[in-house]
Amino acid sequence: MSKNVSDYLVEMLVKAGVKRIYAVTGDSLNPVNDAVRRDGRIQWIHVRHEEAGAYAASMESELDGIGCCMGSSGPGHVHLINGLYDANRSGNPVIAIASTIFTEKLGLENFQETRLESLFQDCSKYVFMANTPKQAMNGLQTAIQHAISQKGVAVLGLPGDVASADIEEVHSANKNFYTEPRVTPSEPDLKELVTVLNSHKKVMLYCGHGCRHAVDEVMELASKLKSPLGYSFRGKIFFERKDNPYAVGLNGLLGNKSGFEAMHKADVLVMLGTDFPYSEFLPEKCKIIQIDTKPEKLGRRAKVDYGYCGDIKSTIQEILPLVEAKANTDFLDKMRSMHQDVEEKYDSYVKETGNAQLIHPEYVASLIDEIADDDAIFTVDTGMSAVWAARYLKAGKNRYLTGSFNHGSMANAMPMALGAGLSHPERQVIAFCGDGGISMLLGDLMTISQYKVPVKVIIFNNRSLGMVKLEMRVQGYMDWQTDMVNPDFVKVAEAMDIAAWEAKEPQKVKQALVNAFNHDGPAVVSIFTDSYAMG
Ligand SMILES: Cc1ncc(C[n+]2csc(CCOP(=O)(O)OP(=O)(O)O)c2C)c(N)n1
Ligand SMILES: [Mg+2]
Repeated sequence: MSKNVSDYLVEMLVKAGVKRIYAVTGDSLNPVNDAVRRDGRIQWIHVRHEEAGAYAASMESELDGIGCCMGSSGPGHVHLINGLYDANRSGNPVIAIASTIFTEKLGLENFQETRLESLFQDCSKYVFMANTPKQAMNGLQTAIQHAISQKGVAVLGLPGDVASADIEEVHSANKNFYTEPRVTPSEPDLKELVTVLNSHKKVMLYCGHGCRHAVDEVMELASKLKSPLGYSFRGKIFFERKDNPYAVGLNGLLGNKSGFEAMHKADVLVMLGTDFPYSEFLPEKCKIIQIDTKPEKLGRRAKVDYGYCGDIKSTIQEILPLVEAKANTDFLDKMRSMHQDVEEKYDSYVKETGNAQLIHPEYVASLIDEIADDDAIFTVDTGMSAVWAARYLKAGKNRYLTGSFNHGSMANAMPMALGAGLSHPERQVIAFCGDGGISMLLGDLMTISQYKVPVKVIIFNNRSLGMVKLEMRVQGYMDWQTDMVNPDFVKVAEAMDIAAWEAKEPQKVKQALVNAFNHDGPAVVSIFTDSYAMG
């Protein structure tokens, strides 16, 4: 039997490591759907909203290196956009197939027509509209190659007639290559870097997501330099543990005094694998070193003096033997003691558990931290729940935490948990959701139910757009249009065949969480929190 473009497409996706496709089928996407079904190696996850599919694919990619989502003609693929922005900004390789109307109909403002290359331009590293079968195959090969090497989204526009066209030979390699080069600065750069570190007394390390695979190396460097170690929100889950003798916390919008001060009191700040966007929190007086695999990022956020291209693991491995061990711990001790004060302040919020319907969200977050698994995966919504996660979730042996940290979209936590739960059924997955956030993509709670994904969806039910409520007050506005009348989330979940618990009083929170965590399947917990909690 002859093969069509969709058959080859499935073949290439399988070879690239795609395990699942998140999509809503229809019209021009049906040939792909049919090929996936006949092939049988990829699971088709029928989401209710394509945006949720893009988030889930992005999460899968963040954990395992590749994700895939698809949308049908016009509105089907337009719905992918917000999730794709998020994936692209997070550096997650996601292949998005945007199927579209027949080639002969294009250019005439036909039903469901979009101009794909313009549409996806700003949320991808690569976008290509395939007008012939060979273009589709060659285009897919290079799309995947772009996504995995440039770390972002690649979109292939696929007209329905092209998707179902027979094809015999393909010119491209018909497979993809995961190159994992070891990147280090040049010899003179390494020499300079070591000289700067050796010739200053107070060095502070500031670690981002780029340190994910270099935790041991970073810790060794901190121990040699006796440096306080701070981190961005994306970096914290690798370093913020009670027994880390160098940790001084976060800096930035969700940060704290010790994270900020350590940076400002240092002689040298070393930014490791971070594109930390809050320039106003970065120091101006000390010397700044920045190391990143993407040299185009060097110097755009801070007054960097020394910028180097390198992956954090290899670069630190290169310099460790040459870095002189410092003996003086005064700076570290001072910053650690300040950090201790911050932690005590945070703990004091937890001891106050709140009142009926005004439960302190700090208490909820710290309870979750206490009872969650050591290798739990946390996803957090944009809103106040991100603040509670930033303050109270700590690293475990192998915990992971993510959210919409660069794009800053609401409603990301639940669909990200869907992707994490499907790709890592062996790990506990916990979503921190705002009530506004969960309402936005509520339909996809049903996807969690349909596929029985055992994720724990915690709703910080403060009956408001809490973060905006505070923001408006701080900005001197009346807080208006920020309150919400919510459905009974327990009933909603139960109607979806998901086990659910609620806590309206502080005393009920722990049991509700324990019940949900012990439940063998998806679970929702609605907790009536105080919308005026400020952290
Ligand atoms: C898609 C989207 N729309 C609007 C915003 C602006 N925004 C940021 S946080 C927020 C409120 C979130 O409310 P909720 O999910 O209930 O979380 P809470 O802050 O109450 O914990 C809004 C409207 C956004 N970031 N993303
Ligand atoms: Mg809310």
